[in-house]
Amino acid sequence: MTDVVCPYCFTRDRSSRLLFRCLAQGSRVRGAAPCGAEYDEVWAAFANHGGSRHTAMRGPLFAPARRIGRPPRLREECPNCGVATPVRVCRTCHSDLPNDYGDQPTRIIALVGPKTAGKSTAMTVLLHELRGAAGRPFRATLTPMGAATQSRFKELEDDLYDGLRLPAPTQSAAMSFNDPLIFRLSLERDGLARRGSRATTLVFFDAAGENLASAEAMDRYTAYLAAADGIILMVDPLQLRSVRDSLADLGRRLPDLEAPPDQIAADLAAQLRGHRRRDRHGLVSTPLAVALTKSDELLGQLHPGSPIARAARHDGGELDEADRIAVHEEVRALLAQWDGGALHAQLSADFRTFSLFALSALGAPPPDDAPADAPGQGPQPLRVADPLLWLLGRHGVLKVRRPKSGAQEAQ
Ligand SMILES: Nc1nc2c(ncn2[C@@H]2O[C@H](COP(=O)(O)OP(=O)(O)OP(=O)(O)O)[C@@H](O)[C@H]2O)c(=O)[nH]1
Ligand SMILES: [Zn+2]
Ligand SMILES: [Zn+2]
Repeated sequence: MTDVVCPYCFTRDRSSRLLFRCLAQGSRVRGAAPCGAEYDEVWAAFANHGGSRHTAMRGPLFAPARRIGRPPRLREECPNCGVATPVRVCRTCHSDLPNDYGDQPTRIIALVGPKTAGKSTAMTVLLHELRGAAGRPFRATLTPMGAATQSRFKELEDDLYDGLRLPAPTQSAAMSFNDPLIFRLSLERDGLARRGSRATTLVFFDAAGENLASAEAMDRYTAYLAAADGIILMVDPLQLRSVRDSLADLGRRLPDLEAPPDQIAADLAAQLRGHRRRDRHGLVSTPLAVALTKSDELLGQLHPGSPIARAARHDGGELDEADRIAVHEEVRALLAQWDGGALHAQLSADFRTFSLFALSALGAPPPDDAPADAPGQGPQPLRVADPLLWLLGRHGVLKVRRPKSGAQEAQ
């Protein structure tokens, strides 16, 4: 049985229990009456705020025939008009799911962080890389699911890679929740490619969590956090006072100051605890990857040979756990110098499982004379996929090579 999570309302359900939506295109089979569009009150209340009544006129829903012990069909015939439909629908919010959504388990990965932390840029580069170099060692294929993801991802990718334009500031979460990016991640099994592969649906949101205008938007944001199988918290090192001071001396342009990272981590933990994502010791149970973004800005402050400055290698399609620990320890040591260890202390007090990362989506700062552009050579990322790969490894989606001995398991 496959469990899926609706990427719109985050309700978990058995894929065999998802509803189907008749295409209601006026055709029919064997003398049956054709179906017409009907007003979908549930969907209208959930998603059609301010939309016209016409947009909520949709094909009628029906439950699939029950077939005990057999996998659900990809298409079902509408019991009224007899025409087969592939469109599956969430029982709770009546949102249409991409075709094939129900065929593999869902993992929701939340990307969070304050304004200008680098979320949209890192997400675009991460997805691009996973479709290329970062996915190769794992023989991974990442495919956009559904027309909405396809067109949005293409736009993001074209802008950044062809147009060298950085993503525009993200709208508030209330808006961006309506369009999650949904991908199918398939991994070839060792030498058994033709016998099928393991697949997972990955759902990404790039949400600016602050400035939520309404209580409803806030509810949706925390529901999304609570549904997450893993969270990537992006921390901008340019928010840390001592990093700012040294870069200001070099004449670098700096972003406005936001809330300090330890405060953001504490707020995130409070929201997750509020949704019962806590163990019996009161620690948050959702695995948290904390990633310092824009690591290209830090290269001047690193010692030669720092693991942050070199790319990760995942020989043999296994995640290199020793490398992950080396990065964690390095970031921890840097933070101790920069914020007196406040972020690490807060994370230790709140989260059962977390790991520190450092990444650069662009590989270099945007040009001084064109701050809305990517560097001229295009994105040259460093370690941009590490946080996601670690989370996938924790969920057993990727294989992990443990260090032989000596190195201690970091948090
Ligand atoms: N040096 C450097 N700067 C970066 C990098 N990625 C992003 N930036 C800078 O950070 C700014 C914000 O990046 P975004 O990806 O838009 O950040 P965000 O977190 O999505 O911001 P919101 O959309 O406002 O929530 C960009 O305009 C760049 O100036 C990077 O890899 N290196
Ligand atoms: Zn739903
Ligand atoms: Zn029908």
